[in-house]
Amino acid sequence: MNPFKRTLITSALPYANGPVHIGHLAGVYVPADIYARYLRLKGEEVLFIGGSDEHGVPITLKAKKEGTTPQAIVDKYHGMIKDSFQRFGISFDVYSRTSAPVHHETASEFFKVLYDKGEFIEQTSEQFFDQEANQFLADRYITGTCPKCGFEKAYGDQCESCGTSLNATDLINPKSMLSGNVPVMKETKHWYLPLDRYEPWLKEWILEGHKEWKPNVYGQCKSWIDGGLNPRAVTRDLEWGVPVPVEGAEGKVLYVWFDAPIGYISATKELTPDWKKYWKDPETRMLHFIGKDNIVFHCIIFPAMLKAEGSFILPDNVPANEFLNLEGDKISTSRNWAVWLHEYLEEFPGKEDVLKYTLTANAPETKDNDFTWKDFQARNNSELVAILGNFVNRVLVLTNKYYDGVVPAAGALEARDEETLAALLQLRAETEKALDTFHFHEALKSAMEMARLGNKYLADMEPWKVIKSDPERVKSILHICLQITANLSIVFEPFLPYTMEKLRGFLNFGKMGWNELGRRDLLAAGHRVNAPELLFEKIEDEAIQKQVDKLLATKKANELAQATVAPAKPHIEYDDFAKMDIRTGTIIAAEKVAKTKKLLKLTIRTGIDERTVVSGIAESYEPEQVIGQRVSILVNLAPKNLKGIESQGMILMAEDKDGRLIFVAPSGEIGDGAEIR
Ligand code: B3M
Ligand code: ZN
Repeated sequence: MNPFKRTLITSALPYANGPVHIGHLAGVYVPADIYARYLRLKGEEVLFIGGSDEHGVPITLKAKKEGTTPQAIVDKYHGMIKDSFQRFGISFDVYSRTSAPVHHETASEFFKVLYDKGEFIEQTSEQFFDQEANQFLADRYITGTCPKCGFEKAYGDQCESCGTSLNATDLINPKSMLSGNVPVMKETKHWYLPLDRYEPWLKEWILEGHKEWKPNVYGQCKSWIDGGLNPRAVTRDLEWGVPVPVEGAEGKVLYVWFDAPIGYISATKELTPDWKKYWKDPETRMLHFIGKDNIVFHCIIFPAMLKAEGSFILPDNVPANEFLNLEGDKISTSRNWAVWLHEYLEEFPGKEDVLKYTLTANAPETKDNDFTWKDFQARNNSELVAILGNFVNRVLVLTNKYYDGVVPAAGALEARDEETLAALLQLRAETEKALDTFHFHEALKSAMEMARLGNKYLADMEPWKVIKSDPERVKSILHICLQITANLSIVFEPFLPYTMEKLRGFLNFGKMGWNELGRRDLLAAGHRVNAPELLFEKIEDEAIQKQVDKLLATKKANELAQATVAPAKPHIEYDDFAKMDIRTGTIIAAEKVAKTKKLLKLTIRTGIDERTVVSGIAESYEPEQVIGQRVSILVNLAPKNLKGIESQGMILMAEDKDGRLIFVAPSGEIGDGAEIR
């Protein structure tokens, strides 16, 4: 059926500007890992490639924010990401990085080949330039309104709201991310990949040739191709990146989306001298696992690059996922709205598989999906513990209790036994079909059906009752249950690898290939199993509440940070300002104004006199708190009668994000009556 000899699985290279979160895992790494493990279990030749994307503006922006170098940033996050993937059990064959020398060479050479073949258009044009920062503004150095969907925070290379890939000059109301200024235009030379030339080929290759791609992927490709493709700059005026390897390109680097996918090739080179067999042999099947925001780059731009180069294979499929939300809100690194993998690993040690299970059961395969901690708990407690764990436990406990841990021989089988055993093969077929078509959620469901099948069989057969009347029959029942358990250790291996290793330990059973799945004789009569421990532990409410509280605290912090600043008022002349007579002063007495909530009657020493001011600060301060407080007072405001008291002036207050009023007072040693101007 499958005409290929081997499979090359690539997974999107995460930007090394922050840690990995559950959105990355659900969209890319968990499904890619399941697929890689599945193929390995089938005995197929497979390579699973990963690595960090260490170029691009997100990295330099982060370095600037943290007051350090881009290299320091990528070293920090590459190390962190690599380590957490490894602990979580993402089974990359290689996890590389695009700052590696092998990558710089590979990307550089790739560009040279296209350059020498005349595949680029060289063009001088006006680009956005920040005069204050003395820098061109490419990609994420610039934001503005998306011309397609109106999203106000689109980047210079892509709108994250509608996914459209943009040129910086497409943005409406562009603004520099460096200074906040409106940029000016300045001439610069760049190299462009003329995507328009590839339109007819892309139509044929994708729209005609890959109708089997997931509807979300095919649909996005179609809309881009139908919308018409334009030449796209593949170089940038930046310092951080792979230098453009041609004369007259000083101070320019390759566009990050030009070099990053070449990172898959570099990583393969780093792994094996035999890398060409994975990249140049048409009998290799290449798959790109990515999130939906990367579709255009993997389905259109990178294939056009590969096609232009001419000696590489193209992806056979791009099973891109939609996005995972968290507790009803979009995951966001800048808002810290995420469950970070490294934190999860610390807080839920030994529960790597539980997260894999939840993210797969809830995979955003055809639409955006939501992760909630309540759902995580429920998946663990009522599925992993109550179905899979419970079945395995009961079978092993009974085997130890009745037969001292030795697998009993089965007697003559009854119809229900035959049906149950036959269902194993049926479930294998269903799981396989789902895995082969990248329906991981569906595949996991079929695997879970096998555990349900066992549970139901055991509950219906009631060996604990039958043991009194017909002990021989119980041998058959447990024999069958043990075969189901052994089958579970195979079917769940791609999804729950740590747990299945544990289960094989309980069964005293070696790792079996996928092709043994469905067999009814995996455990021979006379084989000794071990005394079981629990396969999964229940997750208590407190552990979940702790996570929910953590997110609530984040939400609160974000609300405070986001409280909007009022826009600036129109200009005034200096004379308008000079009319105000503002002085330093001190509050010497204060009392509440009867029958009001907001007002305090203050006596203020202004240096000129002592006067009464009625001020609306009573919701922020008790009278005794403000006595002795230094203030700034507008002394020439026309007197006004408030609640029967004449107020002679106004003190200056600022309102914080919680609505609390704060005194605007002289900060240093200064007497009353000094003019503020
Ligand atoms: N680093 C974008 C991302 O993390 C990018 C992927 C590169 S894959 C070659 O969404
Ligand atoms: Zn948009």
